[in-house]
Amino acid sequence: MPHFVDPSPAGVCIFCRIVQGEIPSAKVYEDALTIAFMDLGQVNPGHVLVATKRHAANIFEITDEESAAVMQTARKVALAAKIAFEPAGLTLLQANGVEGGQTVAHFHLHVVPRHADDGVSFSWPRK
Ligand code: D5M
Repeated sequence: MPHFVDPSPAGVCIFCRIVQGEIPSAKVYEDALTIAFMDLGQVNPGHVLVATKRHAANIFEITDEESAAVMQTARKVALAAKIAFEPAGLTLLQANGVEGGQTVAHFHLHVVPRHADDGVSFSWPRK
């Protein structure tokens, strides 16, 4: 599967560096398996990324335990966003591989608060 060869393995991966505290992030949550931090390119206020702490490039490389942990963290983030941003809706988005719209090859899930007529549109790969 050449499309799913990891282009930035652990050590040169930007999200690994965030996990290690080597570069700054606006961290909102972490536990043993996951970390959640604000996306640099907020498509809407409260746009958070939930990532595995361990380097895994995509959905094919995470364990069942990590998969469950990421969704549990996403739900915590969603509940907090519901209070903080009073969204009318919420979009979860997860991309795998360049052709799947993934730009950072470390497994992560987008949590995006949504509002009526907020102008946010998603295309894969994102433009
Ligand atoms: O999403 C990758 C996302 O990662 C994209 O929305 C920008 C975000 N990003 C990139 N670098 C950083 C740092 N340093 N902090 C926070 N957010 C970042 P994808 O689904 O792979 O396109």
